[in-house]
Amino acid sequence: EIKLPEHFNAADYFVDRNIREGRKDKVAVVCEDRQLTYGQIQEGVNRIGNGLRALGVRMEERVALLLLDTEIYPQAFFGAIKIGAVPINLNTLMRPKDYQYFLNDSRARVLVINSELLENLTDIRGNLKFLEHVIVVNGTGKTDDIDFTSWIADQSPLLDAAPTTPDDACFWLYSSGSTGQPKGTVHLQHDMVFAAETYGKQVLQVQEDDRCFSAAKLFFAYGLGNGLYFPFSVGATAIYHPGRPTPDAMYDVINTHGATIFFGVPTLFGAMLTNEGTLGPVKICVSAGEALPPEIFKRWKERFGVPIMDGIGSTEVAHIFISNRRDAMRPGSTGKIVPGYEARIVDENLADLPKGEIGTLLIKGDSIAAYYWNKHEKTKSTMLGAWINTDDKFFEDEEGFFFYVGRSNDMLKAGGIWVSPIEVEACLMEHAAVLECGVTGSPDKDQLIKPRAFVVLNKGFEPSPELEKELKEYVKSKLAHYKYPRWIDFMEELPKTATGKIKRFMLKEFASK
Ligand code: 3SK
Repeated sequence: EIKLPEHFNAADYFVDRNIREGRKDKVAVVCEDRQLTYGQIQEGVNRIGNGLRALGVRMEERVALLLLDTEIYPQAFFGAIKIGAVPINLNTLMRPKDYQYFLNDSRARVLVINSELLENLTDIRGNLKFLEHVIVVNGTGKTDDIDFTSWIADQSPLLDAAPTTPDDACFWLYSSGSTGQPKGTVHLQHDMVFAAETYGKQVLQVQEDDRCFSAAKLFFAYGLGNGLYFPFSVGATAIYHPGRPTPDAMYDVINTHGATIFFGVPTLFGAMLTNEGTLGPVKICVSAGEALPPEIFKRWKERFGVPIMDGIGSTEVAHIFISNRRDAMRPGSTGKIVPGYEARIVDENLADLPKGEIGTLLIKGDSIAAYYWNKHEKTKSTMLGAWINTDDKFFEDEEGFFFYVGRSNDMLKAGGIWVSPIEVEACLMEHAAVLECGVTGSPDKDQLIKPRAFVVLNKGFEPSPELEKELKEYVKSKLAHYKYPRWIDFMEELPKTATGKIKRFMLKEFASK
């Protein structure tokens, strides 16, 4: 159990504590050709906190952040938290109508935005019911907008943390499901501490001399831990890249800034494997977002001599709760429960299932969001007391390794037997012709659901009936017969979310036609 004082503020814990512990001159953030020490970050946090207060922002009020990954991010995030306000890290890849929804749903009074993203506001400004101030970073906005640089220059560099408690609201992230509107996921002041003390220190084992670089941006729950509160929890250095996470950019940033821990997602690791590049001083890579195909794990290890530690987390739990370990990695398994968290695998009546049986994963741990903003019914069906329903299907083996078999609603029943699309995908990926694939269910002439594969071919391979047959035979030779895809659709590319996950609902739509 992690004991926090009656008055606790996460900005004090993750920023000011570094100064108290003698790291004022230690480099906290590196971005392009700029670097800021913990002392400089603290000063920026204080100026922003004072500036927000001067605009009338009070404890518990929301401050939306639509920011690229630069040194401004930690300052704005912790600046809001330090005065007890609640930052909302918005996804920079969304559309204007999404921002209209986020800003109205959250009732944020202030938005801090990079000038590069201002265009998103052009058509929606008149529809924003609660937004009062727009603060523009790195450029100018409309006449009424506030210029970030001159705004903070006028503020005091000194600020005492607001008297928040460990259970006050701290930050929100919007989480989107396969259906319904995105949900404002309300995290409390103690949540980042719990994730940092458990996964961050005990599994990732981030150290003060580490240099953490996350391809996943800070507006994602995954990126926020990787690139901000894990390094800041031990006084390490975070490396930021405001641009797109292309394979070339990743190799460049890693080498230019000497990353020691690199965080990515399976699609990116796969793409980096098809490009030239080296990993410089990287000692370990981390993967989450979707299950890491064993083939990518193997090829990565062979090429770079560095392992990819796979795990799974969620926006609601804040970060990773099941993971492989530095000294125990099992390709194909998501790993074991992270110390501090508990897992149950249950049937549809929430009754515990024996080891080896596939069921829904419930997680318990003190970084779980308190609730979804203004979504009471969804809160009740997801947050089950101390437990959260992840809606993921898993089984656990006798040794405590967990195996991901898909989202609750992605699983297929072929011939009355559960088939994991993930397993069939991993098998197809082992074939030399296959670059990427997604598997879903499709009705046959009897309206019985059978696996169907959407396949992107590697360079040098062309779609043909012969290749289709070969791929089917290949799966049949490796897996139980009923699992082989009855149809193979060759595609130029797969439909993907901003985070690189396959949009399975779109594959399902294609498969139903
Ligand atoms: O997608 C994941 O596995 C993940 C990991 C850490 C934090 C958040 C998420 C969604």
